[in-house]
Formats: sequence, C-alpha cells, structure tokens
Amino acid sequence: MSDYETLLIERHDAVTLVRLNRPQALNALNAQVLTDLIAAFAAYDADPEQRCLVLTGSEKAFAAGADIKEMQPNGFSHNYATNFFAGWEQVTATRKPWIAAVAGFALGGGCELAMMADFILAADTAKFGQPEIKLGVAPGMGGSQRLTRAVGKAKAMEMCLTGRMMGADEAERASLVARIVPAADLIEEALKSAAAIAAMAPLAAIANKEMVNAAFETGLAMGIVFERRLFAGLTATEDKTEGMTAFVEKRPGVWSGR
Ligand code: CO8
Repeated sequence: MSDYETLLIERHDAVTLVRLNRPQALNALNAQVLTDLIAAFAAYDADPEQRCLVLTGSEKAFAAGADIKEMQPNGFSHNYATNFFAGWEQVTATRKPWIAAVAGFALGGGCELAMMADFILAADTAKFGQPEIKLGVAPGMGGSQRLTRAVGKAKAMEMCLTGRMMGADEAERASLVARIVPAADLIEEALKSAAAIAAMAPLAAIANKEMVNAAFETGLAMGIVFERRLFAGLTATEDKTEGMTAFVEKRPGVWSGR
C-alpha cells in the first residue's frame, strides 16, 4: 500500500526506491505524478535516516514524456498563467543525492526528469529522446538546456530537431549516463550505488552534489571559489574529524551527520 496514487515506494535501509507507476500510460508525467513526486522527494529530503534515493520506472518505460492527453487542451494563456512545468523546480531543489535508474523509454519529459537526477544509471534497453518537435512543440522541463550541457550542441540539436532516440551505448559515449548495466540488474546496481552514497558522511554528500552542480551554474573562477569555501566549511564538521581520525586509526568512519 503506497501513500501515493502514482508512485510505489520501498525502503532499502537508508535508500528510498521510488517507482513511477502509471503502466497504462507508460508512466507519462501528469499533474498527479508531479504532485506525488514533489511530496515523495520532500519527504526523502526531510528524513535524516534516508541518505540516497533511486527513481525508476518500468522495464518498458522510465517515462514516455509529459502527459500529452492532459496537455492537449491547454493553450498559451493557461500555460503562461500557471507557469506550467515550473513545479518541477521543486524536484530539482532536492538537496540530498538521487539517481535515475532508466530502462526503456525516457522520452520528452521522461528524459528531462532523468536529467534532473544527480546521475543516470541506464539499462542496456534505455532509449533517450526529445521528440516534442513531432508534436509541434519543444522541450518544456529543461531538456533543451540540460541535454545540451550533457552531450554538447551537435547531438542535442540533432535530437531536438529530428526527435531521434539515443540508445544506451550512444548515451554512455555522449556522457548522458554514468554507466550501463544489463536490464535485469538495473535495480540491484542502482541500489548498490545508492547504498555506497548512503554510507558516506551526509553533509559531505550534499556538499559534493552542490559543488558539481555549481560547475553548471557558474564560471570556472567562481566555481572554484565556491568549492574552496564549501571545502573549508566541511572542515568545521564533526564528520571531518571522525573521517580523518578513522583513516589514521585504520577503521571505518562512523558518521554523526554534524
Ligand atoms: N502522454 C500520454 N499518454 C502516453 C504517452 C504520453 N507522453 N506516451 C504513451 N502514452 C500512452 C499511449 O497513448 C497508450 O495509451 P492507450 O493505450 O490508451 O492508447 C499507452 O501509453 C501505450 O503507448 P503506445 O501504445 O503508444 O505504446 P508503443 O509501445 O506502441 O509506443 C512510444 C511507445 C514510442 C513511447 C509511444 O507511446 C510514444 O511515442 N509516446 C509519446 C512520446 C512523446 O512524444 N513524448 C514527449 C511528450 S511531450 C513532453 O514530454 C514535453 C512537452 C513539452 C511541451 C510544452 C507545451 C506545454
């Protein structure tokens, strides 16, 4: 029994596994999915026991896009007045680490949601694409920006202009995904990665995430200042003292999260 209409949630020790669960629509992202994801990610961020999250879909589809049937009646006035899609910024505001584990289709909003993750782990069946142009529109959840930053102008432009899908091998070569695993092992591998992250000092995990993200938001000089300040900040934590003491004493660190 899930608290969410469109999500299934499992806890694996300190890792939260969230499965998109609209099989009848290939996990298309409608308003309910957004409401549920915002709540699930906020609950994860607020729970000190949970240290990493994995978001996945089904074997056939991570998500086949924003829900076309829901968007069909909406025109400019509605979308502009409601700042349609802005709610996804609440998902990207998640401070703690999370991984997208993608099998099958990650198209349109599905590709854009995967790219909001800290990194993507792809099954060998994964297919990424921004086919919005075939609907007479364009990406609306950050795809034109995040895809271009991830894979560069040539591939992003080709994918957005032609709607061509990229398979897992090409996505790994283009640095869209961190790693490819056999489809049958996707969840196990994602949980393993997440457990490794969950075993790290929690404040250091947030800081590492903020630093890497700063590389996308700032120039090099400011990014390095940001990194150095945050690094100096971490040296004031109890977990820095514990981590370095544990190394010297040849034992694993025991983190307090302070
Ligand atoms: N929205 C709503 N329903 C969907 C979606 C979707 N994005 N994708 C699939 N479905 C539904 C189908 O309608 C079908 O439902 P039904 O059985 O009731 O007809 C069911 O899921 C199964 O789909 P198919 O029968 O099509 O399955 P296939 O295996 O034949 O094909 C595909 C799989 C190739 C993934 C195909 O479903 C497809 O092309 N889907 C659409 C992909 C797409 O175009 N995604 C981009 C959507 S737009 C977007 O994400 C951002 C838009 C930004 C616009 C901003 C303007 C406001």
